[in-house]
Amino acid sequence: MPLRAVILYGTGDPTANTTAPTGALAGSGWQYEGAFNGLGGTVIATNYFITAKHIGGSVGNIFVFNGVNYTTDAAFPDPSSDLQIWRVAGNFPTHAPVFSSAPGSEVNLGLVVIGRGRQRGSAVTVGDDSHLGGWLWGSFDDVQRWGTNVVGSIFIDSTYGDLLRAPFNSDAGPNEAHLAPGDSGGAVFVLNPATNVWELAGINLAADGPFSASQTGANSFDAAMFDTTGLFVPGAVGGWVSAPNPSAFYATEIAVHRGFIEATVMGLSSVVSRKMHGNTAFDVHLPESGPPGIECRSGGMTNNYQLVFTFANDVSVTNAIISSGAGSVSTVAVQGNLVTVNLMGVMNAQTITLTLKNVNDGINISDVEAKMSVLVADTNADRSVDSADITNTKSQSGSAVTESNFRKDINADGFLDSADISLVKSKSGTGLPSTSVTLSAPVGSTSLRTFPLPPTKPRPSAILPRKKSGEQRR
Ligand SMILES: [Ca+2]
Ligand SMILES: [Ca+2]
Ligand SMILES: [Ca+2]
Repeated sequence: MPLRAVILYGTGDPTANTTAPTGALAGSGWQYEGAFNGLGGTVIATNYFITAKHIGGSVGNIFVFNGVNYTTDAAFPDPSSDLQIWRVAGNFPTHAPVFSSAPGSEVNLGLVVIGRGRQRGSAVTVGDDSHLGGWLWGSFDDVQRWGTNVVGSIFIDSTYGDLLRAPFNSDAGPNEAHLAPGDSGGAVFVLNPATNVWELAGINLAADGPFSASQTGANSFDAAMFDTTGLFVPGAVGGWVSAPNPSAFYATEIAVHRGFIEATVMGLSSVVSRKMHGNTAFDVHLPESGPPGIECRSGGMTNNYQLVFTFANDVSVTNAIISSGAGSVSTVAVQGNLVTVNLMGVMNAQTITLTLKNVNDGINISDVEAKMSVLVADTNADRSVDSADITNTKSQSGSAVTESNFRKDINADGFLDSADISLVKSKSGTGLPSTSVTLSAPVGSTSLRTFPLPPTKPRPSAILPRKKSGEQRR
């Protein structure tokens, strides 16, 4: 009998939930899921799918979708998360909508999770009365299975960034799901109340654990635990700490990486904030992954800026909007593979998101966003204007404006002089708002168990050798 993936609270039956969910869960993402080297991947555009970076893979590997083989021809790892996007030769007949509301709004939404990992293994008992607390990770699997859960919180991990955390509860019904190795790369879909559409919200990454009944970590084991009474897990800073109860799985949050996803799918080469310094243009690069780029040059009396998008292919765009932050779009010009957007009223000491609507390159259609933080006179891009910026600006006074010092020409007039020094002094003490967010993170003191996976296709129905304690811990 084939073994099935995703560990369910209600049953160890290997045939459960191995076909598309129905009823209230119909159309909840199963139809967008394929297999990549025996693991999960989700179609997100005409010729792109997304999965987890830590599962590896090589260009030329096959992605199987609806029984059709697609050969990968390019990989796009996200430098700031565990996401990886692959391009394929050929066109998919359908693709998943990406979560379209703000990061953090997934919390408390019901989810459907899809994986290809291990089945439910032997029972684990806990507590003085040896009651059932969960199940060991069972045998490896290569068959797709779904389960449900709820996004309990956003967990911010120092390595993997913002993650959806889904606790494995004993009172949440028979389809309540936990994950195990082999489920990595599979999808989390949520029903977004803003659109009433099931949207891709996460990519499976990790689980709590391993567990030990001893604070020394002796005889540790991996398991899906809905009750961790008396168990310990590795702490984030070493040692063993009381396990979060219940344990949970983690998926990389899609919403915070929309920019990277859209830029990749649409072949965006770069976005810059461009200003003329006299007769010469200089560009502040606005990266699509990681913290937004910081524009430090003054926008003048009406706070004008110009963003230039460069795509690999010629595109069309319906319009551009400021989707967050203070500012407005004055003009949009599309010329071949270049989209130039002029902005006005872009206030200082804030971050804006500019969204190009319905970018179309003839193959894929998607919105594309760019984020720009504006902090006039932050010449060293450290999010505050202080004596370091004043010293910087003074040190270049009288020099010609070049690629290496243009940030000190704060008024962008083509000269580095006393006017820039006066400007930086007048802005001293300003800064960008803190990016640190305080959210409920019940396991903030523990480390994550990233699913250990071979980069090549796992042998179905085989048990991976147990890793030595600590080998997979950070
Ligand atoms: Ca739950
Ligand atoms: Ca600074
Ligand atoms: Ca100047």
